[in-house]
Amino acid sequence: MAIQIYGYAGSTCCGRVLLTLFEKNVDDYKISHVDLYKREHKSPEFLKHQTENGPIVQHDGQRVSSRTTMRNPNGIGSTEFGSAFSWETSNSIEAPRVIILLEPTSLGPLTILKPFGETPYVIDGDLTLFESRAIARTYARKYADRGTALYGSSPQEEALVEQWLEVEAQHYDSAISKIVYNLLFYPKFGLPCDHGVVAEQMAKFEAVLDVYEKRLSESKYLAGDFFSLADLSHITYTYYFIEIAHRGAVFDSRPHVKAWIADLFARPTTQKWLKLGGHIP
Ligand SMILES: N[C@@H](CCC(=O)N[C@@H](CS)C(=O)NCC(=O)O)C(=O)O
Repeated sequence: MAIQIYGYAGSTCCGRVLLTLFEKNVDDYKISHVDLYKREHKSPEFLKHQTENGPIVQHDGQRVSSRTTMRNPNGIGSTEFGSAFSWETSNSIEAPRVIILLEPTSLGPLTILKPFGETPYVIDGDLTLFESRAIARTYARKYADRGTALYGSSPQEEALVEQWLEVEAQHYDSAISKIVYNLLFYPKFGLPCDHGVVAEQMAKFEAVLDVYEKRLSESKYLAGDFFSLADLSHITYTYYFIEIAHRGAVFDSRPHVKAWIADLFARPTTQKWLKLGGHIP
């Protein structure tokens, strides 16, 4: 059965999933386009598919959410919720990933952390999965014996791939995604770019790049002298940052990072993604 991918092929997170499948020579997939600019990913229909494994919350008579993790703003901890709450999703871009429960509970007002109506998610047989890095890891492991060895060839290499995947998610993405959102996506949603945030995150990003420059002067790729899932995970946001937001000058004083990026962009799989996403004709 084909892997069903819900998202926009050219987006940064959907791209991460597609690049993984391409590296693994998996072509049994279908993409169901979700139009982010029409906010289709905030529709009850979309949310329903992200949340099918647990107690159900009704909203206007529709099943819209189920088992998830909630955080009490007062820091009491996580819990699960039952079926009795009324709630609303926030379509506000300032808080696009937060859903507030309206009913008072024993824990007070609660914030649901996930799922938040983001793309992509996949349906693969009985499995429904969101979070692009989790999806990428899943297929890198499931298809370990074909295509590119995205976790290297030893437990030590796999450990380093995991480490650099975390660096990407916790440090690199943390800065670059805020810059790209402000410069590119918010204006497309009709919202202002916060130049203060851009400046603040650029400073953080440069500090991250200094770490990368040192690392990449020691090995060709992040986890060693082999291309891995950790490198792959950087490609899509970096493409938007350089080629669409035109912020590539920041790499000029970091030759090892610059060469690494050129290598990543030249991969046939990156070129395939750019064609599929409509970035290049
Ligand atoms: N951590 C999530 C982030 C998902 C995410 O931010 N997806 C973007 C597309 S790349 C999205 O749906 N943005 C629309 C929004 O947040 O409203 C993942 O890696 O899957």
